[in-house]
Amino acid sequence: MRRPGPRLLAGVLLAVLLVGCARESSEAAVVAEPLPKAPDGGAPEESTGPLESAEEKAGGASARPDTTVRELPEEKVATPSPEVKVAAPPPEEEVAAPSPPPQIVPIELIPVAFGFDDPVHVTNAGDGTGRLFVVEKPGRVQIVQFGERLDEPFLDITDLVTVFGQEQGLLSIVFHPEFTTNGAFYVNYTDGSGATTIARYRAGPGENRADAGSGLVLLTIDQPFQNHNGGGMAFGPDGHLYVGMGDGGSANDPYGAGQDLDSLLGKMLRFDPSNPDVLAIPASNPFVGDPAARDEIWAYGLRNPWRFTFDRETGDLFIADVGQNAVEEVHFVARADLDGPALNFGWNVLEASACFRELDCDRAGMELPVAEYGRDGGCSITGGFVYRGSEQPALWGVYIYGDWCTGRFWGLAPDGAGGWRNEIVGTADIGLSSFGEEESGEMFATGLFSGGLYELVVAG
Ligand SMILES: [Ca+2]
Ligand SMILES: [Ca+2]
Repeated sequence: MRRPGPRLLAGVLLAVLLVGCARESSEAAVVAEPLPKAPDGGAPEESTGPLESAEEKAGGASARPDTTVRELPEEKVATPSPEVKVAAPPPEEEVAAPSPPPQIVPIELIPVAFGFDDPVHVTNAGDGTGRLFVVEKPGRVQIVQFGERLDEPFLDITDLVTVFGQEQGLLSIVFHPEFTTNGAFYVNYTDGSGATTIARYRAGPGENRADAGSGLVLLTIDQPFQNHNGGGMAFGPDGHLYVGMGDGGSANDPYGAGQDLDSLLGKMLRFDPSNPDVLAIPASNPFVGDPAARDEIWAYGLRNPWRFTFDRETGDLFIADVGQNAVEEVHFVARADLDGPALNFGWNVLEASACFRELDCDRAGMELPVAEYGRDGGCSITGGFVYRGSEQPALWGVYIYGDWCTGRFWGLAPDGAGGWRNEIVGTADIGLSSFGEEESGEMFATGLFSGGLYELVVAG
């Protein structure tokens, strides 16, 4: 929550030389060995969503989170800091020195504010005010500024929001890139019929109370079941608005929505909100001109993307997709691939890298996750952010995410050898519902059970 300081790390990183790269590459075990076949999902209305109740979570031995930290094989944990030595002063003309891969260090949570009512999301407005906006599932958005929660909500649309199901409610807020001039922001909630609803609201510059009467519903997508509503929204480096949609719920994707290109469920959608009052379809969307597939679709094969993020430094995309019975996963999309052909993230042919229900399946044309974990790690992934702040230089460049059920956190980062390193970095029993960034890039998390907002820092 402090003001940005000098960014030390880039200089430090340039001044070190890595030794022993060959040894490091052998530590890059991320996407694990082939996983066991998913249990036959015969149970109806299974729910592994991120907002389910403790009772639901505990039901069923196969879904019970393991609360003990698993001892990983030595080469997967306890990554020794790579030996470094300080290089001679860099030459005057900087010749593209390869930047060393980020290290992954333990983190801890520092409480910032409490008393939130089922907080499920936190973000900033990018307007220079330093405000954090905490989304409460029943339908309110609260402001935290200078470490203090304000008395009055920024927005209260509880009368429009349905929360019959554990995964229903007001699920996220995102501010238009030109919020400072057009005052526009978007909310994603389940309406009176349970349908996913995206509405545009407005707020005056710096005002702590949005215009509650300004709501304009831009998109409604029917939901066949109460769970798996997705609910995430983020602006990409292309200026487009990406919207994550779950497969519509129940269990096992009964309607095959993930692979159905005529459905908006189980997808990542992409819109052009140049005019903030319209969710226009970019001409660059992969299925524009294809009458057999919906033009809104940017990518498909998702089960319930519970949070995704664009790395503010690189524009790369990380998507955390909640698994069915066996595996939680993280997908990575490089910035350069955002305008390529539609990506297929696999569901419900694949659950993470494993065939789902079939002994064998055709993975051709499907994206495999860059990290995944089974029930020994948790039961419902909560996607995070790539740390790009200045207060915690040791976290620079690390994608930090966690698990709703176990409260375990991981750090994921390139290993410098074309692969990924994925390591446990902490645990917190808060009901980890979401991560968020403030304007300066410092990283936060919300706890559904604790009603708290926390800042992530290097453990110390
Ligand atoms: Ca089309
Ligand atoms: Ca997948």
